[in-house]
Amino acid sequence: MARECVDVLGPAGYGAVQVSPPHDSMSKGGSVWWDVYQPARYTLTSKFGDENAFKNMIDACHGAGVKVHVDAVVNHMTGQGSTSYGGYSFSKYNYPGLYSSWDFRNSPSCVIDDEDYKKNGWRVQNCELVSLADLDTGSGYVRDRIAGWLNRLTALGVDGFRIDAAKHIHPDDLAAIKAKLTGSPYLHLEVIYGEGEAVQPSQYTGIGDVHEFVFGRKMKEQFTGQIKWLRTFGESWGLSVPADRAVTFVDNHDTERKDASKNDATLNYKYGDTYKLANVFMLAWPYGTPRVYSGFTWSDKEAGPPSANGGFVTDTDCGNGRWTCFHRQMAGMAGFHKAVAGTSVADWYDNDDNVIAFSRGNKGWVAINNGSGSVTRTFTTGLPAGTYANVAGSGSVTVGSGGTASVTVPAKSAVAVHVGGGPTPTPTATPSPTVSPGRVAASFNANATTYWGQNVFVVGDAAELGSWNPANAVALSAADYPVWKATVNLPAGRTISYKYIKKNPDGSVTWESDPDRSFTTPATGTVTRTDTWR
Ligand code: LM2
Ligand code: CA
Repeated sequence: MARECVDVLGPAGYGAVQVSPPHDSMSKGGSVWWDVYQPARYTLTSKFGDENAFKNMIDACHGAGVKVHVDAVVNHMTGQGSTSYGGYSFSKYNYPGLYSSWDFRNSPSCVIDDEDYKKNGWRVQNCELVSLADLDTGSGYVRDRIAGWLNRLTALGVDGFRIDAAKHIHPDDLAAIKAKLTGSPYLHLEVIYGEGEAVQPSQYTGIGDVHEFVFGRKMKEQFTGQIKWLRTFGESWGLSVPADRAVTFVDNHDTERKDASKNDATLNYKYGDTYKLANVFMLAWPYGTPRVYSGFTWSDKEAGPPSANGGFVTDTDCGNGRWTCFHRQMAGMAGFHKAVAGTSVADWYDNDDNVIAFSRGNKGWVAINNGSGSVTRTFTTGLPAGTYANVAGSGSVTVGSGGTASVTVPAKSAVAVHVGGGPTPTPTATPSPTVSPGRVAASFNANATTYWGQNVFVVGDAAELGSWNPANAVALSAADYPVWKATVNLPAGRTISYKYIKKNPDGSVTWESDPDRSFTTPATGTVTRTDTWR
């Protein structure tokens, strides 16, 4: 996460990153992902690392301008197991030094039944969620322990909390815990909407923002149907949280695993371009605070993330296919979302089927083709004349003086442009650069095999290399294929990190595997990097 904040999230303009529950949890030794939702004690000795690593991550993210949110599991403790990742021993109603039997609603204990959701709000908040020991959040002692844990995280620099299972905590209890928090962390609450249920999102909007679960269900409906209907998308669609209090998402770690036949199932990364387009829409359309989900690939829905012995999660590698790294695919759209903030939708277009386009004031314009054929037409973009990079894919759009542009939107792809998103570099070799003082000419020669339609670019931490933003990466020429070449003027005497990327015909980006490449430019003269794609 630390590296990703610096390399990708910060440069892309993501505002914050929500990390998995960092507390010490019950351990299933890496066999499942969900053991982290069973807290054992409030320390940072988890399957993701330790307190030092956690603090370093926060500092790195803050340095890159990215806030850090923690998934806070405070409704319950465990329902099974006896040892934690940090080597601590506990039992379901006994956590030495922290909680014992009387801190739980277990005399007698009850387990939430499916029918409780409609009939009995008391049971939803006081019985056990999937048999997880339910904390007595009405108790002053328990409230102090929970607030103490959150305040320790705040002291380490955490900026916000996703409150797990908030629906199972009475709003008065949550408000009392909130009153004990130091600073003013951003709270977003997981209150899953269900029609006709006793506990409703509206009971929580006075405490924090609330997760909008209807959003993902609607995105699945529309993007597996016809997206022309999205023209009127908003509260009138039966959304459960008003726009100014909603956190929206196409999927999360729970919904991505639901059986497709269930009505609470959502799209997930396995839907490929359809999933991508739904996320483009989320980041382009004004409704709530959008959250992009990025996880690991799976076929067994119980499986845990890539880990080493004992289940300790290994560093994320975006090149090995085991992580979706979907946030990278949405990096350009994160910048779009930021650039169009505060503007409203105009210039709507649809083809009465699966192609839509709209502008966001005079700041951005997007076209989404969820159909099976390419579309070329002249669109009204609402933008000032100029050439803009397609931040949802590759290529660029040239807007004429009347605000119109002739654009081709290939099947199952999107074109999104915004003010401040510069033109993409032309994919031809740049002539020998004239070197100005304090700068040196750096030649990049990358041996990379590609298929027809793929192009190779170099991207890195220097502004000249696009500041890690694939949309601003430098194109390499294929004239000497399989060696792709470009020469770039870089600041002299500076350590430069970089990687090669391939831009695919569908607009997606394939990154080289880790680690980043790096070298130091000489004080004067030229330098050549001879590399092989990895
Ligand atoms: C959440 N939100 O309210 C999380 O987003 C969700 O991922 C959590 O469930 C849940 N609440 C509790 O924090 C996951 C997972 C469950 C799993 C729990 C606890 O979806 O399947 O339950 O974490 O680890 C597992 C077993 C279940 C068993 C329970 C207690 O699957 O069969 O219940 O542990 O031992 C008898
Ligand atoms: Ca509860």
